[in-house]
Amino acid sequence: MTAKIISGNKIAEEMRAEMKIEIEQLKSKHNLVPGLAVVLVGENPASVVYVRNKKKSCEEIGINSYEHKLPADTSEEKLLALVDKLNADDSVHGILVQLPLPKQIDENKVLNKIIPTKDVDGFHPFNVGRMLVGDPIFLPCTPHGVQQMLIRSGVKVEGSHVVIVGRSNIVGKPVAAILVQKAKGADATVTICHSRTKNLPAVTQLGDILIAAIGVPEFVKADMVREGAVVIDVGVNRVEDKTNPKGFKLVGDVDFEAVKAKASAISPVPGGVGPMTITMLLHNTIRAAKLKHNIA
Ligand code: BQF
Repeated sequence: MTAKIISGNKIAEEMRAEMKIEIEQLKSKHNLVPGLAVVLVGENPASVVYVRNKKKSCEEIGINSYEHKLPADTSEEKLLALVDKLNADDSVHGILVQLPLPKQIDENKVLNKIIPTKDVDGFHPFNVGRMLVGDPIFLPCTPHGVQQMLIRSGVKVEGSHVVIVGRSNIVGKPVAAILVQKAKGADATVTICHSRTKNLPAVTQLGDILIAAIGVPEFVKADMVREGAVVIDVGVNRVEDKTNPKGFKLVGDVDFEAVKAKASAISPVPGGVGPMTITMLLHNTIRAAKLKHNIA
């Protein structure tokens, strides 16, 4: 078998075209332009690229973006004060603090400071709880993007066995919470495995749908994948590539060439989950603006 490619680029483009029209209507009917504040502390090269990506994507569909760049040695107190200011700013509907933060800053303290109604990353414990009980306000962008990719590429999630490799708060745990929910595009049987899982290939082989989110380049090999499985690669890893002018290339958590020969469908890196993550951030920002103005 050779797998169908699930293009995140293509699905993201479709969704952004829909959102662009929705934003034009918000502007003409309600005089409302959604606004996103993006906060970057320090100059981690990958983070700089992600923030630029997010700003550019906002502008392309008509969302205002406000960038706040702080030096790497910013104190926790200073950052918390900025979040408070953004919490009170009426033109800011969504607040995104780019992770990871420098080590002098307690990430959880900062995420807890963002008012839950502007928490477009969905990382505040209030929103995590709402997600877990199946009554979400904002779903976290990468897990929600993975679900949308599955739905929009015609993969039947209901009743399927989803195996997730990785248990982070950003991807593994929330994607499990979303796909196990009694709901359309969910209703899966979910298994989470990780670095301490015994006989990992035997467990990942059980997946009708296999989601790789472990953060190790090309970790998932063909022998870990069931014949005909759907494979979603969440990994975004920079690996050295001297033939590339940038000196690196992006690879996922899946050995793409080998697994492609065994899967029925597979998402690539780049151009897979990454663009969907950004798309769901735009979706959440529009949602935040509508919530504030009581627009259905
Ligand atoms: C693509 C992220 C790890 C840690 C913190 C498009 C992105 C990436 C790849 C992107 C990511 C990864 C983001 C592609 C945002 C996804 O074409 O394949 C977009 O910008 N991402 C982030 O903000 O923080 C991270 C990964």
